[in-house]
Amino acid sequence: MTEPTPLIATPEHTVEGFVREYLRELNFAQGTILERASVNDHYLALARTVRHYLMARWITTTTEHYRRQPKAVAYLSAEYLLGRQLDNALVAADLEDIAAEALASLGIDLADLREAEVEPGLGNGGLGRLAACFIDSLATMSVPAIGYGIRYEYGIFRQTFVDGRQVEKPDEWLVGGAPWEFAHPEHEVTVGFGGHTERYVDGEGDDAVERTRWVPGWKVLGVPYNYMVPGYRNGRVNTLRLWSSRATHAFDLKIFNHGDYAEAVRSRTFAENISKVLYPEDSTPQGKELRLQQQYFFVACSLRDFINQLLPEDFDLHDLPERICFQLNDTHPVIAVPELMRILVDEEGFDWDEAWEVTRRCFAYTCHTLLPEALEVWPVDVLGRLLPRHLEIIYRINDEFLARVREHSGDDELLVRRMSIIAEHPARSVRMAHLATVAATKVNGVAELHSQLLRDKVLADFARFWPEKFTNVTNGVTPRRFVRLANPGLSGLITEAIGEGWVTDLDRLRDLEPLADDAEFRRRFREVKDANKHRLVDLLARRDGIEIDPGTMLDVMVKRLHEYKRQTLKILHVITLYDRIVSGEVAVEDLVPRTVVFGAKAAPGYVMAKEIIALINHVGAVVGAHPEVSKVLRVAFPANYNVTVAETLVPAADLSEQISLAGKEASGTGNMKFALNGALTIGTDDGANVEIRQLVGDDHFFLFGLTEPEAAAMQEAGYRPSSYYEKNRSLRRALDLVAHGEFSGGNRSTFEPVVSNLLGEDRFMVLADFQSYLDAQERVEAAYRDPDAWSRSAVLNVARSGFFSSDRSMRDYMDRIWHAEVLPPL
Ligand code: B1N
Repeated sequence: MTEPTPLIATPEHTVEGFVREYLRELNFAQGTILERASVNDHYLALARTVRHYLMARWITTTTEHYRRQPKAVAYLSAEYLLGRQLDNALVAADLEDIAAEALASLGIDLADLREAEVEPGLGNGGLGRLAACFIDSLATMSVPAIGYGIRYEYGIFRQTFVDGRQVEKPDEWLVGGAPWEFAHPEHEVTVGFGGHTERYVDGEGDDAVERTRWVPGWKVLGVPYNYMVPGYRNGRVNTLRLWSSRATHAFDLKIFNHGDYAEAVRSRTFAENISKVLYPEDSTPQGKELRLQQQYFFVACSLRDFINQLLPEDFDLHDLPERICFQLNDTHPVIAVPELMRILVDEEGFDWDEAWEVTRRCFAYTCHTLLPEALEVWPVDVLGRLLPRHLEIIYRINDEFLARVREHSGDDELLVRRMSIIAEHPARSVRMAHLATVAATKVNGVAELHSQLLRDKVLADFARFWPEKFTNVTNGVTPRRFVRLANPGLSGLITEAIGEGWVTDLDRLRDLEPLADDAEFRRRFREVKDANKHRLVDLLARRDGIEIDPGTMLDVMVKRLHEYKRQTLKILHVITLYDRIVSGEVAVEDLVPRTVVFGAKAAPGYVMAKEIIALINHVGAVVGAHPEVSKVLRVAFPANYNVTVAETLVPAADLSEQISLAGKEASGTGNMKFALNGALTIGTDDGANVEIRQLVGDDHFFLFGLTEPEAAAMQEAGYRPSSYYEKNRSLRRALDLVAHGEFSGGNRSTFEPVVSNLLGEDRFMVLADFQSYLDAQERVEAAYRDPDAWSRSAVLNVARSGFFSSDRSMRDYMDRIWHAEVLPPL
């Protein structure tokens, strides 16, 4: 390949250069002039201007990937929770100051335009945000990588509250124009669905072989949309390629030929529905057929695209494992395994064993859960109807796998049944986690404890069968977005103290440790925290009309609403504080004033989660309306928590709530963001909390609750939540207040389901951990009364959390799983 043609004009990296480019965009792309432009015109012009600065890097990077054909990574994920693009691009391209000055010279405030961007919410929570952090790190580390996913027309729903209850609104993130995407209809891919398979004889005479082909019943098109993934000031820009579904052109012909306009349009709607909306379920997939269509759609497009567009024409697919690792982000993309088998066997003429050898070496699988209900299964009748050839292939993979299990186990049929990819009960179905585990070269959990529990429990049979297959890679978060961009105050302070290398080498935060003992540094650290709280005050006032007091301790619990995460435990603590004040047990003067901030979306069909949201809002209203209580306790629950809100909330927090039942949260990543921004954690020994506590030290972490083995043993012995209610006065009073209608205008039935669930089953052992949590909160109060000691702990949290950079996660994946190349920075 020849050198790429240099761009006609990469704009000059100066204020004048920026102004020129900006006005050109405003005039020629937006078709307007400075005096008449709307905020959206300005935002779009700005986005495109910034894009231009990255374009040469992008072209150079992709060209080099093609030319060198390095061992690379393709991250397959149904979700990418990207957050706003403008801020990130400005930071990556080192344009913040230039852009601010350029715009100011035109009388425009950059801050206003940043606010104009609607974030692409193409994910539910941790899993989708993790994918976004990973592609950021890969670009920053100059790893040749591509992200593949779905361009949902509607991302995660917009949450509103009506009478304290969640009401969902569609997320119309594309309506303002989508300046960060590049559509490439000329690279569209055709994907089949349904139909049947047939055997046929290929070739003649001695060469004749029997083969199978899939005759799909219908087809749809996938159109790729490319997004820039800029590395941090390393001259590299990787690609995120998201697929949008379209009807095939055949539908247009049908209209022309038969005049059946209505039918044609109906079919078109079917095709376009595939990428219409993100399923809003975090951890509990509902097994809807459209979801399987989405999964197959995007992986079929991605594999086809990788083979046809990113490999040279004469590439020998036997060498595929030397060229790529497809990383499966949970089981959502695992249908890629039979799809690659189908391509190799049916289309490329590989024999089965050859194809399997290539396929299994190309895939690695990350598991993100421990909850049994979160493990995806597809009924074979659904899968067989939608993807008949893939089901045949899965059956054969299973047959050969089970033959090996029998060989090794001396026909232990119970073991065979447990390990089978096909479950027989309650309905015959495909266990996607088993398929992924059988196919993958490596299977990893996302925190030490989680990986251990995968090996010991969820996938124990497999771990005995293939011990070397299992590994851990603890999650991480990108320091670019979650420190550098979200917390400019702290970033400035850190850079002043230890230089700016930390942004791409987060272990250097260690160099801050001695400063924890420096009173002046701690004072400045507190100043930053204080300024961040004021930023949050402004945001909540503007965005939600919520008033909070920046002089109080900010106690924050933000994450999806799920019973295992135990927002109920937090609200029971709030109720206990309320009760103690109202009953006169404590005087307000004796309490540390707190603002408890919640942020949480519930899956729209998750009834209990929605009840808990209502309870939090109702408790918040009563607490806020009480003249005494509200002096020292407030609850703020801004609706529609998302990445953008997190960027202001996390840097302002004093206390980070990570209170899931031990053994349930695979990792958590919010926990890392808070620690890195100098909040102290109150948490259980769960997920990555374990590693956070080990690193920051017991003295700077508020541990409480049962350990995983204790919780498991208690369940085994027969857990009786009501016994805690009977024994524990505070708990009894708190639950009675809810049951007697204190927070529902006297109505006892409103929150009855929540109370009776806790007293009856309490699957996540809220009541068992209640007293331990109260005790830990007492320790929090005591610690907070000593600002110097508290900020010392906070600084140590920052200094000791460098491990939680997603750059480190990427290094671990590189060393343990991918073995991809690293390109030199440009
Ligand atoms: O993945 C995160 C972890 O930090 C969290 O602990 C974990 O809960 C989260 C089905 C999921 N696990 N499973 C999902 C998301 C969407 C969906 O449709 C499951 N999310 C997690 C990153 O490792």
